[in-house]
Amino acid sequence: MPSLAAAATEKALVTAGYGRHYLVRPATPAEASDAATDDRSEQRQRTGELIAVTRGKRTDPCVGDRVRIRAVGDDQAVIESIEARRNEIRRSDRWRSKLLAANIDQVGIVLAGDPPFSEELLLRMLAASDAAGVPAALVANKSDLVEASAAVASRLAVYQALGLKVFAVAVGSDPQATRDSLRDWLAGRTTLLIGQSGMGKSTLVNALVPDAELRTQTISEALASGRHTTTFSRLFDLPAEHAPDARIVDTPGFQTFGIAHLSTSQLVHAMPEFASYLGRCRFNDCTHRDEPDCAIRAAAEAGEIDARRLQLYGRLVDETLRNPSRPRP
Ligand SMILES: Nc1nc2c(ncn2[C@@H]2O[C@H](COP(=O)(O)OP(=O)(O)O)[C@@H](O)[C@H]2O)c(=O)[nH]1
Ligand SMILES: [Mg+2]
Ligand SMILES: [Zn+2]
Repeated sequence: MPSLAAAATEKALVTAGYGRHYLVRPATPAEASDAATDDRSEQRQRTGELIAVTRGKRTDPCVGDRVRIRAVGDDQAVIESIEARRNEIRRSDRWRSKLLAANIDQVGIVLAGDPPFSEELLLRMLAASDAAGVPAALVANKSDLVEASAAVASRLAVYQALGLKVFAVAVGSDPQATRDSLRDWLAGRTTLLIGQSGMGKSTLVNALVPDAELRTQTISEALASGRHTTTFSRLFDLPAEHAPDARIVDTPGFQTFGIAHLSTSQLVHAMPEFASYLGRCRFNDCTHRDEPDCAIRAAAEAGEIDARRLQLYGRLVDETLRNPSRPRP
């Protein structure tokens, strides 16, 4: 057993966080190959996660963070440093900001016709993904509920026309077909799953990660002393037969998605259908809500832009402009 003093740092990935406690898993052998440590081989033999804590008052790690850890004992570690993040996805209201995950390759927004999905929430999630520079796709679940799905289909067509990838699946009734249709999209990437409660996120995670429920229990016991586990994000590796080199981050369901951290121009950027009309409004600071001679409203009236999305956009702008601490411009 190597002495503590000899234990050098090693690369790891944060897979869950609760308060000031985290779970990390050692990086894959290839990623850790530059970690010249005495107890490297021992560490590598571990397949499971370690409980880790941070020291001092530094930036809080979040799920998806690549960190350097120092082992203390058999299954505990200290997070010594966090690598610079490629991106971070957050939701925030005026008072609180919640980091959902970092270093994500893509976002999967899970929705369904029953319970009815909120298109405003969808716009919010898309805006947050766009602002983070992360592509999003829609996973339209419960296609077995024919009537409810038909009601959603015409709205999904709008998003498909905007260039979004849309998967129609029925995770609950046909998990195998769901895995087949998502495999290529998931392969080689880290996917953040978000969506309002009841859409089928957990069902999807369980279809993709066979031991997800068991592992969630373990996480719960390790980090939260058995308390609610649905309140934090967690990262799972997918078995190779479901998708090679793939990771998925499950997040707690929510009914609101604050976008107080977004600027008005970030909201505009998240509306790709606006792009070719920008600069044609009478006022160059036009917010496209009620100003005269607005090129974007004119385009909506002419049926060139989806009117529902413009209306929802207006609500988000209202909210953004009411936020005194909003980012500018
Ligand atoms: N009809 C139908 N129900 C589903 C499907 N997938 C999930 N559900 C049900 O939808 C409910 C909510 O699912 P859950 O995974 O807990 O949603 P979450 O809140 O997004 O994690 C559960 O009762 C599931 O059994 C599906 O493909 N079809
Ligand atoms: Mg759930
Ligand atoms: Zn305008």
